[in-house]
Amino acid sequence: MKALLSGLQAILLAFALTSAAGAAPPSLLPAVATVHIKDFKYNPPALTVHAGDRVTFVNDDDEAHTVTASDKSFDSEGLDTNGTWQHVFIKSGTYHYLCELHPYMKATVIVLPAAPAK
Ligand SMILES: [Cu+2]
Repeated sequence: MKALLSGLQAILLAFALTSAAGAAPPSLLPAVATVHIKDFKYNPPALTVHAGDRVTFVNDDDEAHTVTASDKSFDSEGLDTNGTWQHVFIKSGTYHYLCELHPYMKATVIVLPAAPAK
């Protein structure tokens, strides 16, 4: 009986894993803000969010770009056209980032302390 149960559990686990793998490709989670990369610029160039907020970055250019923290604390790595990347800003502070492929592309995310609960 014990063996049967663990067999069932294995099947259920396999099913759960298969379902997860079969889900839509890395779907975007709800984000509070989106930064678009267009014409070799991040828009908005300065974004303000709160700690714990998730931000989506979308590359609208035909050229690959990255979203890389100046201090390397985060890095999207190469984003192709229409490529997206998300990052959750856990700690408040000012984050400068740039494109590693075009280092003159620079922008900032300002993370304020978490918004008070409503
Ligand atoms: Cu770039």
